[in-house]
Amino acid sequence: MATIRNRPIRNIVLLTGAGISAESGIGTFRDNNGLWEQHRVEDVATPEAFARDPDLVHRFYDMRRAAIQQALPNAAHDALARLECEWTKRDGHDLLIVTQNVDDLHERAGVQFGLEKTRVLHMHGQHLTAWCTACDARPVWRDPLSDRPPCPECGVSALRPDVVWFGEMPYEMERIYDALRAADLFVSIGTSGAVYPAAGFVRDARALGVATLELNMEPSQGSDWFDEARHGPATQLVPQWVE
Ligand code: BV8
Repeated sequence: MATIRNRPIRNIVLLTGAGISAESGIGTFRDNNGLWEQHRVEDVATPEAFARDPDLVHRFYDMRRAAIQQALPNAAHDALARLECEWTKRDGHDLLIVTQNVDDLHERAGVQFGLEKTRVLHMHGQHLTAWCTACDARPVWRDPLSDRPPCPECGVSALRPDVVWFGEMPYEMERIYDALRAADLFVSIGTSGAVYPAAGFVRDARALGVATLELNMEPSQGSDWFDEARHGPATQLVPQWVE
């Protein structure tokens, strides 16, 4: 029986950020000091930026969608898929992966969408879907949106990236807080702890008496809140922790 602080571990909530996909070749938000084409990411990933300059924002996301389609899962994604398979076989054990990433590398590594519950909650959306602001459809989309294609549902050229921008409400917040309330362990992997509400999960977990572990290349902005923090590349830290 796995234990932490002499308490059996049954329910684990795992938060992942851009750092878990960095070794798959997908740039993180704080790479290049958080700049893209000399724009601060926080200034591009907003509804206001999209209203002001949709071509600029489409270019940003078309570039990232192309990078995702070139990327492959790495040893960290694979280790979490193994963990999810092994862990959820045990009676009364659960693992929930909450990701801030909009890539699909967890799924491509084999993390299953369990019949009764989603094993990966995408709190910031997924690049491989678009969102029609005219009819609210969310078609799977792999081509550039900067070509202003018509929505396959309503025919209006009103598609935007299906991602949660700054100032927009992340998805699945209630399910995430429910999972934290039932958790014995909260693990944060590859995130800088710079963006809320995800950056606050470690404090929520501590307030609930949940044990906390950080696996990251370097101390995050929330490192001091973790019971334990291990620093290094995710492709080394995550398989070591899973094994
Ligand atoms: C909201 C999706 C209201 C789009 C993203 C002042 C104080 C507190 C909060 C705020 C504030 N002012 C504004 C806010 C709110 C704001 C916010 O937090 N702003 C920050 C800048 C202060 N948050 C919001 O607007 C959120 N919405 O608050 O709604 C609300 C909320 C609740 C209830 C009611 C109303 C929405 C935020 C989501 C924005 N969308 N992405 C897209 O993909 O383009 S944000 C984006 O950046 C990510 O999704 C993620 O959330 C965030 C941080 O990214 P990380 O994943 O951490 O990546 P980063 O590059 O920062 O760090 C990578 C880490 O990996 C580093 O530490 C690095 O060392 C490490 N690493 C690198 N390589 C490796 C590695 N680790 C291991 N191995 C490696 N190889």
